[in-house]
Amino acid sequence: MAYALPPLPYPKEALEPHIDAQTMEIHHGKHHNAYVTNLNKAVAGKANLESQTVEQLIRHLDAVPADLRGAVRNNGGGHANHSMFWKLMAPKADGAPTGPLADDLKAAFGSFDAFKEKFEAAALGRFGSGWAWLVVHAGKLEIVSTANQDNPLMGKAIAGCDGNPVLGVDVWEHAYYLKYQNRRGDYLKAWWNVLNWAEAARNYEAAKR
Ligand code: MN3
Repeated sequence: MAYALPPLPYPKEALEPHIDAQTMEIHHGKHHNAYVTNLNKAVAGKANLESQTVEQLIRHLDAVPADLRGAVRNNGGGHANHSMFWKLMAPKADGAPTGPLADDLKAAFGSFDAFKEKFEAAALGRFGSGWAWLVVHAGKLEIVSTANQDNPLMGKAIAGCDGNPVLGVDVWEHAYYLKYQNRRGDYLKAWWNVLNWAEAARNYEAAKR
């Protein structure tokens, strides 16, 4: 199999009380696993696709045969997005960024609190299922959102936005419904408590290159 479900980097109950264990178990073990299974099915026997990282695949969807493109977009996006998402959370998270990311968030959005407000608004404003992102685009930090499992790496023509992700939050109901039901805003406020800023800082350094 070309792609594999990465293990959670912490026990499924580690993000309690903000993200409950059952949500983590189903989200990782069922939803993410299904994206991996279906991506493997889509690329099976296509050596030129199987040999690529999932990020390369979704960055170059135009190179995927048209009859597979939808499956690779949805399931490759789902695999890439969730692989990033698990690592962006951690128990005993730091609460706030430090270093260049902290400085550049302040420069781009005015303050850390103003950044959080704008990010939450993007996540709340995404109708239906999708993601909100902090990206580096043309050398600058921007907040964008995508539908379904699209990723800014797919580019403007497909995802409606462009950029290298630093942060992404899953606003599909499966990410929060068991604990928060319809209260997406409460989930988003709780999410800051488990955000792994050290990982975000690593993503930021990579995104700037
Ligand atoms: Mn999800």
